[in-house]
Amino acid sequence: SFHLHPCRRRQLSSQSSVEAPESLTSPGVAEARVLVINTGGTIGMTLDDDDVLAPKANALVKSLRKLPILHDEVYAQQTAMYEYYGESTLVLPQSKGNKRIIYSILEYSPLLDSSNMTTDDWGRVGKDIEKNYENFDGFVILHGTDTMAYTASALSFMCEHLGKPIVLTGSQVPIYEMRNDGRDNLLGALLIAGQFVIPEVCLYFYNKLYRGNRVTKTDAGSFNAFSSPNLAPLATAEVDITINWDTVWRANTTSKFHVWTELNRNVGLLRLFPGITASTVKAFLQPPMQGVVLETYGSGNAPDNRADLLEELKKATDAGVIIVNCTQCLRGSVSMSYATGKVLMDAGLIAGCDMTPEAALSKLSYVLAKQDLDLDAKKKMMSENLRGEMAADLAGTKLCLSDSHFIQVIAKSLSISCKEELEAIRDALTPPLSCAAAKIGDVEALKALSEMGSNLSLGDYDGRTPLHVAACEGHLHAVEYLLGHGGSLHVKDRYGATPLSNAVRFRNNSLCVMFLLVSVSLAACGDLDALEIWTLAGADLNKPGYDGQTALEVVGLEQNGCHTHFSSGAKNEIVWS
Ligand code: ASN
Repeated sequence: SFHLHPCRRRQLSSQSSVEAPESLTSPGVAEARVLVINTGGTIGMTLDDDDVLAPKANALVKSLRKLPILHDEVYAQQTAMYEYYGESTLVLPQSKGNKRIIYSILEYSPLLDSSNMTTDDWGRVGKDIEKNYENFDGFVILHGTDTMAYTASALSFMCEHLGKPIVLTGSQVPIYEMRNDGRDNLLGALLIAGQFVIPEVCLYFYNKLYRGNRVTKTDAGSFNAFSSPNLAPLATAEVDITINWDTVWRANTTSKFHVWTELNRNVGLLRLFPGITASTVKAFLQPPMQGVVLETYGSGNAPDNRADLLEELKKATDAGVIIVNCTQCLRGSVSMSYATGKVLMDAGLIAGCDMTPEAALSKLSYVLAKQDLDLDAKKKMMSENLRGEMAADLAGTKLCLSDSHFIQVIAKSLSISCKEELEAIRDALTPPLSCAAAKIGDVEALKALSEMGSNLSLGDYDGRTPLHVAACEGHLHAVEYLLGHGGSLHVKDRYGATPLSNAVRFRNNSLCVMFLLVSVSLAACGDLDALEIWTLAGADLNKPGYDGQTALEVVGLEQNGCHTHFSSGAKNEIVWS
């Protein structure tokens, strides 16, 4: 059943949305939960009998427990944490704003050097995230650095309709050594995954958070191992953790999170070099090859005086092989500015814009596995920006800040002219304006703010977003609009309340609650899904609510056996694979 230990009842009060969170009356502690999936990598390696580094099983949890910056044993004991979350769970010391990040470690066996990772391992990680998605606020994947950029790229495509952060990290030196980068990387990744709703697959390394499908490993001998040449970091962890919200990918869908684990393995990377023979290219493009990333020179160029080579490429694209043109340069994009670039387009190649080869390859794997799509639809998908992996259409005419008459009038009266100050005003004004619009359900005002370039997922001083407000007030259309424009159901305000828990608690408009439920695609839910929704809303399913009924009774499921069926999930236990 769903009893909380008396100690934890207080700590978790902010999650039981059917009652006023205790933290509203007395300052409580807001807890966030992060699932750490340990796949291996240097971070958990030790020297083996041959004096070379290899992963060491069952050692990480024990050693983290002895590190005060990564675990607070007193808090764990006081709150009977192990009883509820199990022995593989740890808790960070209290962070700013009375927050606690509780993290559970799921260790794979065997642990892998990332050179041994395959597409099956990506699928396993994806499935474990999907299984545990509702029970955690964020996910950290411990991974070797060698192929981390490939895994991050692949997961970014596999995770469809992602609404929570997934942060890959690892280290260059094992966490067991005196000087190492593993502790800082793990701590930073946990703080980000537990405190911010960045709905992306990211990679955190050496004080920077990157979009996962934009990185490449560029240094084997430095703590600063990764670069994101074509996209600025999503966040930097200096004195403060600063999130670059304008860059963060915003959810534009309300569909249910799903992990697509089927991947096509008949893909490859081919790097052009002066003098490459047509027979090499021909051999590479033979069946069963279905998708190739051709790494070309500069801005997407290849010899235009090599008919033999171009003919092999053309034969392959005519036969249905998708070939994506990516540059060998670390930075920049492919373009059609040279005759030597145009010949490749004529041979049927698709422009890979500024995608990294890692991103292009895993995107091919993902797209080619969509069996219900025909070849043209797959090609179209390859040339579209699916997860922020390539620069958006530059011809796009998104209204920018300087186009906003409203902000300009304000700026003028304050004698402000430079872009940074304008942006600062916009960011300061966005939460009060959008929350005010949400309060009266003014969708037109929300649209106008969004067109000004305002980020509608920003919260006010209390961390309350326009979606929290619209959900409380029961404004269905505003809720609907905000959910499609960056609003997140999972973001917590200062007191731990989410828009979903608000909608349930202030059920003055049941339609609004209904919409929220539908919006997470549980419209056609079976009984189990209905229960999941209630736990998602933070309900303690055994606790009587405002009307004296327990949550189980409210959803009318107590009679039909779901009670016992669902109990293991709702007890906040991790569903191990
Ligand atoms: N060989 C290691 C790996 O990728 C490298 C590392 O993690 N620093 O697993």
